[in-house]
Amino acid sequence: MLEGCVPWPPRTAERYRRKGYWRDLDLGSWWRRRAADFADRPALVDGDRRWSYRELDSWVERLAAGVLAAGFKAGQRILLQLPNRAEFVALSLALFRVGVIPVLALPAHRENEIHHLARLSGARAYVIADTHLGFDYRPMARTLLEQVDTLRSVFVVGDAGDFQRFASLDAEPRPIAVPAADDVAVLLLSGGTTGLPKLIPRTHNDYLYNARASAERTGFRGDTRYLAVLPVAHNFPLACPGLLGTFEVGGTVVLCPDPSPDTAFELVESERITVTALIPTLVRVWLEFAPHAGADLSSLRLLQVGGARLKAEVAARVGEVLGCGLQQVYGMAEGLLCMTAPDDPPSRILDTQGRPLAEDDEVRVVDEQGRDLPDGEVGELLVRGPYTLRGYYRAQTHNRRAFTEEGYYRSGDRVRRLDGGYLVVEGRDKDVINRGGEKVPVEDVENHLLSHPAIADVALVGLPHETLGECSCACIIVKGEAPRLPELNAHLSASGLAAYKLLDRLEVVDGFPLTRLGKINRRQLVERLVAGEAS
Ligand code: OOB
Repeated sequence: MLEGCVPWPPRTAERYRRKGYWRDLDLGSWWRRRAADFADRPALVDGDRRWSYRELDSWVERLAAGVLAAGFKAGQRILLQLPNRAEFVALSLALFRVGVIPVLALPAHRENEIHHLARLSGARAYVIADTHLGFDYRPMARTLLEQVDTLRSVFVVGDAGDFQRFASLDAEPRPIAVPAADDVAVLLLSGGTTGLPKLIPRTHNDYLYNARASAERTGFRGDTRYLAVLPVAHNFPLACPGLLGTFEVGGTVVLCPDPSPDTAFELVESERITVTALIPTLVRVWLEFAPHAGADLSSLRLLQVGGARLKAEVAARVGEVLGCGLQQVYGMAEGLLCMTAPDDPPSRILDTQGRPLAEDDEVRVVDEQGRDLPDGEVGELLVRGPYTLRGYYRAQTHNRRAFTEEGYYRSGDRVRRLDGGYLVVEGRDKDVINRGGEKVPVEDVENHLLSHPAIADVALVGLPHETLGECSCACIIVKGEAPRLPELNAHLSASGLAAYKLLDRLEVVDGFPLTRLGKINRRQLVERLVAGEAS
């Protein structure tokens, strides 16, 4: 396995193979089989560009040969930061073929995150679009190339300027050595930890199970037409069941260039979309726009919702307004996936976040001392299983805290288990703000705020918010004149932070409430803010 990763213990791995979770097939060979099985069916739509499985496969083969011709070798990492474009799909499949490992950054990430990811992964290349939603990625690539030693080249979809053109990754197909199925296929980003994103190694074996089992639970079939609305670099639209789950059954993936309801509704109608996945914030927007949009959404059979808690009253309106079924998804890039099934009783679909995919997902709900709690009680969710990581990439010290000695991942989520293994997510212990599904790491933002000359101390907390679920509020103790919100956000932007990490609210305080151990009592701070008394 790639150095810096923690493998499953051999006996556990043996069990996962014996029970058929792991089939010792790499994602590249899997794709080739699917391409052969479904050759003439439509595989991918991006604007007015369309590919059958056969056509997409020829592109993937040429790209894979091009990646090798450019000198990349199995086991090396390439940082990908692409929006929902066909190039993302073709390149990911090509990299799976040759065993070069894509590191999947989100289009919203900026210098702060990108530099960290490039360094941590030791990326050899950086692949971007020229511009997306008004942002030009090329200047960022320029400084990255200057500052990160391992980085050799930048490939650009669109106008490449001095960089290499994405289209230059092209060569006559040739025989390619197949990567080991128990090795790392992709490095996903964690949303769940306090500081800068950690990297999550997902193996060919475990990620294929993830896609296959979630396609089964969700009822994907050959006539599935999946609309990728969320950024495809995220685990949810990529493999839960998402793109990979759609290809597993011979369905069609349609890429949505931006998540606005205008764009998405038009595609639902024109492409006869049957299923898509959203975060709760977008569900609200869809529910608000659908009745006035005039678009024909009747092809939609199922809406998957996950990433943050979906309020029961919003859940209840999905069927009525959009005329489709609902599936709740509680997942994490680290692995574990819980989903309701289309034929579950309505109470389960409306009020729970589903149940784990695998019989061998060992889910424990524990109290603060790590003791198992009975069903119905709220505690922290710990998990290990056939598609849950055993350690973050190159993170030995952090891994000691994030995993128990027996290899359980400490999710930091507070959950309650019901009959039949259904889970309800009640809250969170970790220092992350879940801003409508986008995870804001508290410590990262606080560190950048502390570098502002007028800030003596800071606590970033999440406050309840009508549409986002949670919004971010910085409570600051100032030295001298208090800065204003726009000034602080400009400061954060200038230090290269992704836009979703900017502050929604600012409060100047005289001091922080403390816990008995002398740490900032964030819970109390939130209570005070909600009650309207800051300090
Ligand atoms: C998904 O993955 P990540 O890695 O961005 O974030 C994981 C965290 C979870 O630990 C939990 O705190 C929160 O997001 N979360 C939910 C939730 N789904 C995720 N909290 C409440 N209710 C839910 N339904 O967010 C993700 C990965 C795969 C599929 C779906 C979502």
